[in-house]
Amino acid sequence: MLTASRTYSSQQAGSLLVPSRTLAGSVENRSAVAPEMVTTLRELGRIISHRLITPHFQPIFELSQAELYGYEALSRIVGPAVFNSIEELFCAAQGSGMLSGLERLCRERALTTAAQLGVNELLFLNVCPAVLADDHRPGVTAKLLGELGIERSRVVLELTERSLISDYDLFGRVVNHYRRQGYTIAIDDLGDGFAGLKMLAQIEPDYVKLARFMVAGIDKAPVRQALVEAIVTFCQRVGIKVIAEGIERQEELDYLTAIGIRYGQGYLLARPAPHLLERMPQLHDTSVPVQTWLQW
Ligand SMILES: [Ca+2]
Repeated sequence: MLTASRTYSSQQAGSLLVPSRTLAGSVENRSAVAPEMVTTLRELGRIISHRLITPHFQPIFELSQAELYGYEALSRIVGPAVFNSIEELFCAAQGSGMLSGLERLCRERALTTAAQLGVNELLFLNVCPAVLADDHRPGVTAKLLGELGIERSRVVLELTERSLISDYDLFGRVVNHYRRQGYTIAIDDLGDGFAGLKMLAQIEPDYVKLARFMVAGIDKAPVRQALVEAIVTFCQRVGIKVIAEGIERQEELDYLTAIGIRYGQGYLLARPAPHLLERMPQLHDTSVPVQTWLQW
């Protein structure tokens, strides 16, 4: 999406992140590669090349009216794999230089399936800032959206901090580039990242998503209540919509709506599914087993 003529290059995109030692680099020294690392890389390559990723969709609701607002696309690995979770898969991809390929695969699967299912609401996609800035394949997502008939204005890019961002000025320009193209921007997992407040101030997103960590048990956590209420006040003042993630108990929902949070998602409302769930269930206080649903 970022053309060569623009001010940011793939090399600059790489400079967004604090460099880390990669598995790919380690492979150059064969004698230093542990057998389990070879297995990990082989399995990672197999999943990407065979496209063994399937999307699930978790509804996001407007809470006061219990109305469907949008869907977040989440990814699952198809079939058995050495990775215990999709997050393990992404960690391996990030360390081996295959993150862009994996993330593009997840995005493509999510968009294609959303079009097949007839999603007409907002579609929230998880995007790593480094991949967002990567211009190796300019316009891939825009081209796919055009082919699928999905308007960019219906796509919300959820920026997840999986790596420490080192150049916020460059990051801000990259985000604004996508915003000018018509995409909407969300800060994901606020309260759970390296520098969520800095990102919030730098890019002035359309949405913030409160991390599950901030929401879990908030009805009984006075310190987090004070923090979340301050975030909500700030967001209301500057026109940012707040979405609470990971709502699992009626008491959490009651508290969040009482302080003015209008949007939410979580097991209490609807679990991720390969099909489209459109209605909030009749709510009741229930203990929902916690599973590791990840933000990719
Ligand atoms: Ca997310």
